[in-house]
Amino acid sequence: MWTFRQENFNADEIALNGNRFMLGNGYMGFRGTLEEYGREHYVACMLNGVYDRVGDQWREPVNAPNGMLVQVLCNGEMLSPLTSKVLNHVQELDIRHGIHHRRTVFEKDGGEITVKAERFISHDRVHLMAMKYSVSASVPVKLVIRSGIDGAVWDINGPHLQQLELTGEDNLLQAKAVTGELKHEIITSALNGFQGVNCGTAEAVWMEKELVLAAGQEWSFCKYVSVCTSQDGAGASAMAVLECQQAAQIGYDELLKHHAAKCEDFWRKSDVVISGDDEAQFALRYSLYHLMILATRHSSAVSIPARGLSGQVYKGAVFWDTEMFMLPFFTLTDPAVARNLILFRYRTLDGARRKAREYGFDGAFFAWESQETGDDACSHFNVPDVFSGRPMRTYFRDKQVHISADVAFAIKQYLRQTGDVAILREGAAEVIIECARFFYSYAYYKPGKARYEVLDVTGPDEYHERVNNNAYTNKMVYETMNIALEALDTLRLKDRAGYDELAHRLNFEGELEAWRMMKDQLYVPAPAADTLLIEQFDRYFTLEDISMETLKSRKLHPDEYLGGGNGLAASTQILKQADVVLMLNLFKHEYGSEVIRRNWEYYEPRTEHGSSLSACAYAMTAAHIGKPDWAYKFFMKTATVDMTGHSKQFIGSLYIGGTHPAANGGAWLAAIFGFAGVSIVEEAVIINPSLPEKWQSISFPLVLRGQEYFVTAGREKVEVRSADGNEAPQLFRCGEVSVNVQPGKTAVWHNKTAVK
Ligand code: IFM
Repeated sequence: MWTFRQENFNADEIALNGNRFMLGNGYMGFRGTLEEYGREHYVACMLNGVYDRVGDQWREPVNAPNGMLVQVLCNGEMLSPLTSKVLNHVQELDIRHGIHHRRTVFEKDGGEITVKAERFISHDRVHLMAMKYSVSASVPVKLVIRSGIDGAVWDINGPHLQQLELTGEDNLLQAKAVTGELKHEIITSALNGFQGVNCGTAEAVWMEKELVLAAGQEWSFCKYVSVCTSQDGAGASAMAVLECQQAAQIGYDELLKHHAAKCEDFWRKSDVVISGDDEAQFALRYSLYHLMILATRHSSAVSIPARGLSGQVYKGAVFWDTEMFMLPFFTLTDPAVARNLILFRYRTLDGARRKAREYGFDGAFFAWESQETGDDACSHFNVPDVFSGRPMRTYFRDKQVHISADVAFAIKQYLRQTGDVAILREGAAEVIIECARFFYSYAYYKPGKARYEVLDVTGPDEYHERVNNNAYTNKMVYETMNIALEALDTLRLKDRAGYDELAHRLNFEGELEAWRMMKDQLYVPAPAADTLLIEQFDRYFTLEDISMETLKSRKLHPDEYLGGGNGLAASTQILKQADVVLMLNLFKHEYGSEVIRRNWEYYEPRTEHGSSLSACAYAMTAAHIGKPDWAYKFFMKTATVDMTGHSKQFIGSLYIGGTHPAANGGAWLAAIFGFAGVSIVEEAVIINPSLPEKWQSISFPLVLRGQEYFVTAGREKVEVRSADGNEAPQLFRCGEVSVNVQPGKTAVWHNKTAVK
């Protein structure tokens, strides 16, 4: 099943459906709204990496003028499910090919008028969207069709589009605007496949055509829309026009064919087949669809914001979500995208350096909320209090130092899994060095304890701010120092000239010994000898130990913020999201299953899962310790979040709705690293399936160091096929049995014993 479908119209779900039915191609995203909608219905064509600020409000991404506007008027009344009588309404998303469909039957003057629209954002031509629109009637009717560009766009902290110029010449329309702060030119051009009269207002331009339809007659047209900005280079306006003209020449069906072929390519590289559980199958594919529409194939100047391209929530910013929850999917299915995501951190390194300086540290302190320059978009007062309306002082920006470690960790995983050493010279080594420098300047040496500590931080559990020795953070800092030393060794060995150039430019060689010493003496909270529990941070266990129910019963407002200085959770052991368990998941081979189990059982009941990043960590660790039944509900939670819309919509009075690409990535992680039990260690790929009751098997492709594999992990049987074109053998291990799988060959394990 490849279709997400909704029947019947529900006006309360306009915002949610905008997320559910998203289209996108990494360059832009278009919300799943209906063609006749306007700004008040959250129509948005969000541009990736184009930001603007109005006054002293938060900077946020810019929405382009809406080129998909089409309206049908009957007797002067615009047909819309919001105001007209609807006999039947279906909205559908073909997740395999990224195509949005809607079909609405309106009742009008005793007859039926049916509107159908199909649209896609091309994965073949990044600036292009196309639509096929048709209208038919069961009785003779006179209609007016309007098709144009709406310059009135949804903004949270706008308006961003200034100096709006609207033009129309024959069937080619254009809306051109300049953003207030950075003076980006934003252009939407639209070419209608019909002749009509050009009309407009100060905010919109459209073509109008009168239609007389006989009973049973259908009329249709195609529309080609192109969006370009001055960030794409000089002549954006001409570029947008040309794109529409070329698209019209090529024609809708042909464009669709090329777009669909790119989507097929995505699925060939990344589809996961679950046998025995249709619900999980669809949820996982739906999650992968959301990653497909966000993949930044076209550029390393942009990354993937925490709410994808579904809106300006969270300032359209890039968080650690990308590295820790999405990157592994791309690295192991489409490494070129992963490479772009890593290079984005290099391109924004100067912003991270500025942030480190701002706080008095060396190196690079990566932003909690990064926009295009790498400077931190997060404000000091990031959550408005629901009671007083006052913005509260939060320390997301100042204290989540783990982001620099997450970036370094992600690069290490990418290197290990791709073997792409060249990226070190292209910027990755510089990023890693600056992260190590940052932590060296951040850590404290405690002479009395003869160790380094990492003090005054906020870990993944944001409810406890400004804590000391957060286990996740300390472990990740340790890893960063290690990664830096290792990466420089690798560069020295494999690319001496590259190493020398970097050593000369960054002058780090005199610091290496100090980094090594810090690493060796860094305090990383360990499991207690008796309980095996790892304390989340110093004195966490002394906090009030209450149940989730008790915490909830203390709430005075459903959206009150639980963290920060006065939040209800701050003085208790209730945590927002996986923290120790996330750390255990990343380093599961260093900690035995018993340590993971004990910590899972301790922390899970105390975890609110108030972030969509939480569930997948619990799913992966549970599967790893042989508890797939515990894992399943967390897997389903992460995989269905954007279908159900069951996620927090507010923190304090701040709206945080939208799509959740980290959870989408988390669904893949839980399926592959959790249930299929894949882990990639230095010498081998381990496959240790731990399947939920209903699942017979899970099959998926993986690309590792440029070679393609296809894995099927079942209850009794595991099969690994190495593609014909592969060049070298690769060691796979299932149970205790390792097999060096040769190119073009298949290895099979029965009950963890190799038979071929
Ligand atoms: O990055 C996350 C964070 O961990 C929890 N709050 C939401 C952010 C964006 O998804």
